[in-house]
Amino acid sequence: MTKLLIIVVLVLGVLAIVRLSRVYELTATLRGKREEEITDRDNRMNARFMWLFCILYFGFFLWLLFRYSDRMLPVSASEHGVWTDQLMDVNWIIIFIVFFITNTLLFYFAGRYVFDKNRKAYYLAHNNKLELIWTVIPAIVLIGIIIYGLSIWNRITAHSPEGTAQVELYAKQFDWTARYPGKDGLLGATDYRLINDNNPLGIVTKGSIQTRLMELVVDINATVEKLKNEGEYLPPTQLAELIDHVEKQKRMMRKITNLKVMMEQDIAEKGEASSYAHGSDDVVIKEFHLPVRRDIELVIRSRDVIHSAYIPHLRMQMNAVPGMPTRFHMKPTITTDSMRVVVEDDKFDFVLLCNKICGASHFNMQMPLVVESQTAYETWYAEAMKKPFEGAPVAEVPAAAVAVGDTVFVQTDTSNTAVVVTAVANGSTTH
Ligand SMILES: [Cu+2]
Repeated sequence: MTKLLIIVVLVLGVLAIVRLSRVYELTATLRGKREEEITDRDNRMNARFMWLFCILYFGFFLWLLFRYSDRMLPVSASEHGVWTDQLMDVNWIIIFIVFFITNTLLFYFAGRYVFDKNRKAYYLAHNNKLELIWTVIPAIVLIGIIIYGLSIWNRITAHSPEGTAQVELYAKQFDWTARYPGKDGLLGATDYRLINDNNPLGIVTKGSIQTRLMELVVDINATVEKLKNEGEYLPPTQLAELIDHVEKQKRMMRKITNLKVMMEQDIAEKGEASSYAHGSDDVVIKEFHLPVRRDIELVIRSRDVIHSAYIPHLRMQMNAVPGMPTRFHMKPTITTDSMRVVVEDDKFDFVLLCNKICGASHFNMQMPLVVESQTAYETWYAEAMKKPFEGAPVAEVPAAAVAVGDTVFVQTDTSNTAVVVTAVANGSTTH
C-alpha cells in the first residue's frame, strides 16, 4: 500500500513539473521572450545546480558507503581469501581515487566556466604531451593491476602439494553430496553408468558393477517376460518401445561389462596404485566438515548441468562441470566457533552454495560447512567412517545376452578406451 502511494506521488510530481514548465513557457511568450532564448540568469542558475549536484552526488555516495558497509562479507576464513581481499581493496582504492578526481573535474568545469558572452573559448586542436599523459598513466596503472591480479591468481590456482587430502563435492539438481576417502586416503574411480539409489556418485567397485549388472538383467528379463506374455496384445508403438528398451539395456550391460574388464586389467597391472582399488571404503555423506589450518583439495563434479561450488566466507568458487572434475586447493583458517564470535552470531554457519542458476530449486542448493579443530574433525571422520560406501553385496549375475566381438567405447574419469568383449558367460568376462 505504501509502495502504491509512493508511485502515485511520483507520477503526480512528474505531471506537476510538466504543467509548471508549460506555465513558464506561456509567461515567457507573454513577456515577449522567445522560448529558446537563454539568458545569463539561466546560465548562472545551471552553474549553481552543477555545484549543488556535485555536493549531493558525493554526499549520497559516501552515505551509501558507510550506511551499508556492514553488508560486506566478514573477514576471510581461508588463507587465499586474505590475498583475494587485498587485491579487491587495492582495486577499490584505485577506483575511488579516479572516481573522485574525474567527477570533481567534470562538475568543476561545468560550474566554473559558465557561459560568458565577453569571453572567447580557448581553441585547442591537439597536444601531444597531454595525449601521452592520459594514455601512459592509465596504462601503467592497468599493467600494475593485471600483474598483481595474475600473481594472486597463479598462487590460488597452483597445483596442490603432493599428498594433499582430497574431499569431493558432487553437485546435482538440486543438492550437494560430499565424498571422503577411506583409510587408504584416496578417492576411488567413478563412472556415471553405475549410478543408482545405493551409489549416487557412481563409485566403481566390484560390488557396484555386479549390482548394476544384476539390476539390468532383472529389468531385461522382466521386459522380455512381458513381451512374451502380452506381446501379441500390445499396440505397435508400445511394443516397439519395449523392444527398444531391451536393446538399450543390453547396450548398457555391454558397456558396464567392458568397464569391469578395464577395472580388472588396471588392478592387475597397477595393483594398489590403480584408482579402481580405492572406492570401496569411500564415505559418501550429506555433511561437509573440514579441519582448520590443513591443506585441502576439493574435487568438484557435476551429474547433470553446470553448477558452481561457492563458499563465500572462504572466498572459494569453482564451477562444477559435467564430465570434467575441477579442483580447488585451499586452507581454512578460522573455525565455525571462532567465526561465530567474529560475526557476533551464535547460529552462524559457513555455507556451500550453488552459484550458477541451474534450475527451479537452484536457490535452495546449499549445504552447511563445519570448520573445526583437527581433533574434532577426526572424531567426526571416525564416526562417518563407520558407514563407508560398500558398493553392494557381490552376487552372481544371471545369464543375459551380451554380444561377443562388440567394440564399446568405455569412458571413466581416468581414461577413454575402446575395449573388445571377447567372451561373455554368466556376466563375467574372460580375456
Ligand atoms: Cu546448481
